[in-house]
Amino acid sequence: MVEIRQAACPLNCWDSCGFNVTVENNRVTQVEGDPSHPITRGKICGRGRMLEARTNTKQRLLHPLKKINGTFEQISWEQALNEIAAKLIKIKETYGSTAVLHSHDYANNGLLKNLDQRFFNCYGGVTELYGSLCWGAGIEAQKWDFGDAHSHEPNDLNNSKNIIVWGRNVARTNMHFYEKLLEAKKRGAKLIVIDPVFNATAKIADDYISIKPGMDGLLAAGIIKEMLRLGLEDHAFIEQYTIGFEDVVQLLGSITIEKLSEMTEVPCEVMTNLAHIYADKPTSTFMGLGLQRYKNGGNTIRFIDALVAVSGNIGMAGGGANYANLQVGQSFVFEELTLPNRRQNSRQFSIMEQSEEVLNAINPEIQMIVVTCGNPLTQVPDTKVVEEAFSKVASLVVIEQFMTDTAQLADYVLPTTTAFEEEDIYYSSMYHHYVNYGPQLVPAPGEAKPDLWIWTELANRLGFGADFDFTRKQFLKMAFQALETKGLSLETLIEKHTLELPVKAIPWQDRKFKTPTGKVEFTARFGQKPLTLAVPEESKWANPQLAEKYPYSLLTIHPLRSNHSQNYHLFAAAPKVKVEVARNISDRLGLQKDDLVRVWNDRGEVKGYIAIAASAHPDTINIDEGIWKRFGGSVNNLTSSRPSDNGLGSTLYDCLVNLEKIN
Ligand SMILES: Nc1nc2c(c(=O)[nH]1)N[C@H]1C(S)=C(S)[C@@H](COP(=O)(O)OP(=O)(O)OC[C@H]3O[C@@H](n4cnc5c(=O)[nH]c(N)nc54)[C@H](O)[C@@H]3O)O[C@H]1N2
Ligand SMILES: Nc1nc2c(c(=O)[nH]1)N[C@H]1C(S)=C(S)[C@@H](COP(=O)(O)OP(=O)(O)OC[C@H]3O[C@@H](n4cnc5c(=O)[nH]c(N)nc54)[C@H](O)[C@@H]3O)O[C@H]1N2
Ligand code: SF4
Ligand SMILES: [Mo]
Repeated sequence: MVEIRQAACPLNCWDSCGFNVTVENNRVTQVEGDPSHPITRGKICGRGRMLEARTNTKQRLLHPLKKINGTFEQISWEQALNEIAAKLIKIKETYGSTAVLHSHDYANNGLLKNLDQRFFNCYGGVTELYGSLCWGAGIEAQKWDFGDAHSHEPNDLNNSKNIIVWGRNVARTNMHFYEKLLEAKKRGAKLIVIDPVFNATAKIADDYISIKPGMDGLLAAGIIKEMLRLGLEDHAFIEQYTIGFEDVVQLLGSITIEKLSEMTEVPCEVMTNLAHIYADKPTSTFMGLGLQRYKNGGNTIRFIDALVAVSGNIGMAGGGANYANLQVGQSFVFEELTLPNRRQNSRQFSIMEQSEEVLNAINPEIQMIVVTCGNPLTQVPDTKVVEEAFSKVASLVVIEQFMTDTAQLADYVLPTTTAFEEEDIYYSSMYHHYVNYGPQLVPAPGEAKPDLWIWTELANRLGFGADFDFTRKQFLKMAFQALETKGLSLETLIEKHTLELPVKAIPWQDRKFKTPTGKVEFTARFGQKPLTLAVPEESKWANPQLAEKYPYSLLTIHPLRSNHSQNYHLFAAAPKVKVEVARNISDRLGLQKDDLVRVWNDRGEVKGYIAIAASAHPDTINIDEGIWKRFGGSVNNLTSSRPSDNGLGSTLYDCLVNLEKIN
């Protein structure tokens, strides 16, 4: 029997697409877009389509595995669960529950994936991670400025006269926004892309501005400086709705526009031009996550926020400092799922520095790491240290669909289901504000089990089974409580497959900000750090000696055909590490396409094959992230685990390297 079923993409992505999945004889045979989805309208990307292969491939993990004398042996679920439960009991008795580290990321956007926290809270509270490799610096920055990170709803782009895409690789990472940009351009809106790489979005831009990586805060500073010189700022907005503007003016007085141009490597005229564009309202700004993965990343987002505010583009249709849309996730009641009040003990490690923290932990030392929805061996910075920490720990338990680099190190690998094998709801707090329903479409292969089943079985063995004695629908309903008071129900979502969440379409339209003063805050008066003219840690301005030794800026952006590390092993031809270098580097070193090179710094090295990115900013290199060891190894062998200025973000792109040709 052939059926086409509506479902949803589970991947950690801006777009959160609706799917039409073909199911034949209990097997997923094709994944396509759902034309009835109001935002994603039938179009999906290759990563979504490849979920068919992720589900059906012979590479799936099908049975629990235990490492015995260095090799994996298949064991029964009963044995795996009994042994892990016994260890959890022993660890709690001997060292306390925080001797367990829960290492996770957000590989699956399913709401019920948050039940891992319910498990660890009911167990007594473990060592959890804080911050985010992904967007942490920028989220904190927008909380300081506006009180929260809110974006305009996708269709508000129709109201923009000018659109600035600032460090977002839209054509590759956010395809439905790309479609919207094409529509906006047809309508006559002007599109400007600011990026060190001439990416596929730059190709459709009216203007492309190339910038030295990590210098965007200074570019925003230069544009504000020009606005003030030309009298283009929005006096009324600044007066009524912001606080601390005089601090910004004073800071800008301490540097010349020529110096800003020298540091950003952006000509002064470009700053003047952008000042006019920001004043020609409404101008919308769409920040990506790339530009905040630097030591000065929080400050960068704050300066861009300040520019959007000073030009009066906040709270108006067609404007906005669009970065993330936390309103979307805030629609659900997480406490009902995660039960934070059941935690008796707690400890937090930075997600960036989790490995250093594991190695240095005392009182208690880490006895067990449980990995869910993450592949830290490829995705967490400074791979050498990650490998050391994850190898040293007494017990490593990895819940996975595939034998990843992280799973390879595990003592127990527990096989888990893919999205089409379990029911959940999916949303993303990045772009649109619709939540999608994903039913279970097919049975799980082998002995693969949902994460929730694993938590439930362990909870039964640890004496808090009652906390997991709910169906998936009952859990979903718990998170839906706040929505039900607004007349939105889980039943309607299930019936319609997608539901518009009640969020503000144009944030801050009432000019009531969620900051302590209720205004946009440029100040450092409420515990924030002051705005500064900060530069990346690994740059000639901050560290000339390092820049001499390692002259090139390394970006490690998101791959086209994989969500992070999830798809490389499914490609028809084995992937190769591609080292994309700016033209001045290939010229200087006499490099040709496909030359084998070594890229290195004090943290490690990666080998790969040259591609020439003719229009990339001088001295810039990119190697896409996510590559497994067996295909050449993670770029995170090169990156630093240093946190961003505000402590909550990563500095993955704040990375200097050298490069040489090898044979
Ligand atoms: N195909 C694909 N799509 C994805 C993902 C994926 O893995 N693959 N991952 C998803 C996830 S989890 C995320 S977080 C998003 C990320 O989505 P994006 O924010 O679009 O992705 P990034 O790869 O972080 O980089 C975006 C852009 O920032 C630029 N950039 C880097 N440094 C700077 C800088 O200093 N200044 C400026 N102006 N630009 C800079 C890069 O050149 C790149 O063009 O994508 C999501 N979508
Ligand atoms: N150098 C560099 N490093 C980066 C980035 C970068 O741009 N450059 N980007 C960063 C960003 S933005 C992000 S979001 C992170 C992403 O980091 P991760 O979330 O760790 O990366 P993924 O490869 O998406 O997923 C990790 C694993 O989760 C598994 N998985 C998928 N679904 C499930 C599930 O339902 N249950 C369980 N138990 N496991 C599941 C997958 O099989 C996969 O192996 O990486 C960060 N790391
Ligand atoms: S990965 Fe993103 S763009 Fe691709 S299908 Fe999934 S949600 Fe849509
Ligand atoms: Mo991310």
